[in-house]
Amino acid sequence: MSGTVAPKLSKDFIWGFATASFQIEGSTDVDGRGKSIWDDFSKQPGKTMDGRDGDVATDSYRLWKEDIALLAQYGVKSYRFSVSWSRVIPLGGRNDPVNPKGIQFYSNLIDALLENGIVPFVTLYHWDLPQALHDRYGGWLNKDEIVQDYVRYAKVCFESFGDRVKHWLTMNEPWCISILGYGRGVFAPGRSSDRERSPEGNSSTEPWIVGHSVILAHAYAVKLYREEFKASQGGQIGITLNGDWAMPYDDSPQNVEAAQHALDVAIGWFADPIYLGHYPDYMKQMLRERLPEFTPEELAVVKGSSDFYGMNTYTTNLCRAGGDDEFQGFVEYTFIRPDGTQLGTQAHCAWLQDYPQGFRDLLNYLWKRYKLPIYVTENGFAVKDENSKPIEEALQDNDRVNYFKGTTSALKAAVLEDGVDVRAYFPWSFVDNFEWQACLLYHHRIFGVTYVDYETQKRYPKESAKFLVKWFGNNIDAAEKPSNKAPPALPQKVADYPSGHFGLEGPSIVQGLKA
Ligand code: PNW
Repeated sequence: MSGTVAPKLSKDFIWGFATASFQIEGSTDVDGRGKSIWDDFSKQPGKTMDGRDGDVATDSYRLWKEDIALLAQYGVKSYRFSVSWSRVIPLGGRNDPVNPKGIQFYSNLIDALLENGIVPFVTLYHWDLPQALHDRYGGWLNKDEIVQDYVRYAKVCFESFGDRVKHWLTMNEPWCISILGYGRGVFAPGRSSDRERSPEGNSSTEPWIVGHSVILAHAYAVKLYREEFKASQGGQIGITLNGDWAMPYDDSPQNVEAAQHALDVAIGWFADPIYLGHYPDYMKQMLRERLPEFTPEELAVVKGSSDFYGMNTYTTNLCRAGGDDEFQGFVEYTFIRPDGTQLGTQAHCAWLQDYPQGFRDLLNYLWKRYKLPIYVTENGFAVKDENSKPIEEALQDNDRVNYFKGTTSALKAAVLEDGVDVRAYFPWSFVDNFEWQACLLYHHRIFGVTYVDYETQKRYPKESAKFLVKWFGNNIDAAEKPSNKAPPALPQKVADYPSGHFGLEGPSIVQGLKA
């Protein structure tokens, strides 16, 4: 070996795993939690493929200590989780009572993370709107009400947790909230113009109204944080947007333009107002009077309302002008190149193929356009048919390992070769969990780096978890403190795990990890 030291990510680089409240917590009717819009939606026949709901999920409301122990074994620096609004304020509204047990749950979780040296990275809203607000005034459709109620909810969280939480995400993926919830009608509350899908809804107007409300609720919560909390608490706050790289199908001018249109609708719809102070021209042209306008006072609050760029990304689409899908900006997506080859490895979800160069290109695009540090808050892969595989096979998640090999090296190249300021990376997800309807068919074991046996709730690290633990162990500069500590060894085979219910009796799986 030569004496040169391979460059690494900075010692301050944050990495960890991500989850969301409704996807992991379960215990939906305990300790005073109010219903969220996902509670009943996921129980309606036909909404989720095999009728699973969030009643148990990964039981993390009860098993949170074991979850933290596993995160500590993985050696993560941070954990991204979301707070359930209806646990904290069961009816959701600004004059509704706060639930002390809800506060206590997240407070304990945050304390335990910090005791384990894990930085809490907290999402305030990951789609689980209190049902009472939807019933009371239409939830996100009612800007004047929802903005005030969301800001009060955020305030309760800043007051209760902000002494310890220094990384806040206001909203997860507003495009999904708006389009999937109020346009396509496949996510709660399931509204759509398609009367076979939903008795109510207007797909041509509601998604744009909802998106506008989400931007304003985010922006007013950030204003509050900056004015009343930032000086004393010293945290950062921003939004996280979904968005996949858009590559022209070929170099014809209309397809080059189509790729930009795809980015304008998927990302620019939210990022342009928040970082640049206006909706994209293409959105204005496409929607005309259907796109709500900001008042000058609102715009002043919206522009500059995120301290960083929060990026959730999964894939790359080849883009061709045309088609009738307004939600994609009248752009057709494909994974098949003009020469007939596939872009990458197909995931279980139709919308996902593995293409690491697209990840690097997207990082470069966002850095040049919005000029703020980037936190990658989600990135992951659903292995084909993983759900029906026996555990031994599911743990050998080679396609997911390859996916993360690709994105981690693209990440490193973007930072060290291209000079993009990326500060965090959170693979989705820490554990197999309740997976909405993202594949337009419900699957309950799909994105996790940790296998969950739903009978016993035992957790088993997959190969991808081991790969990521090792990769970040090797590719982040060691901080002064926990010097050169080798990442913990992980068991090699299912048989190596101790028996007994994970964490509740007998030796825990976490002890097994120490073996
Ligand atoms: C994200 N799409 O959702 C969410 O933030 C997670 O809660 C979810 O589990 C994860 O990705 C995997 O699906 C998405 O249709 C849902 O392109 C749908 C899409 C993308 C992301």
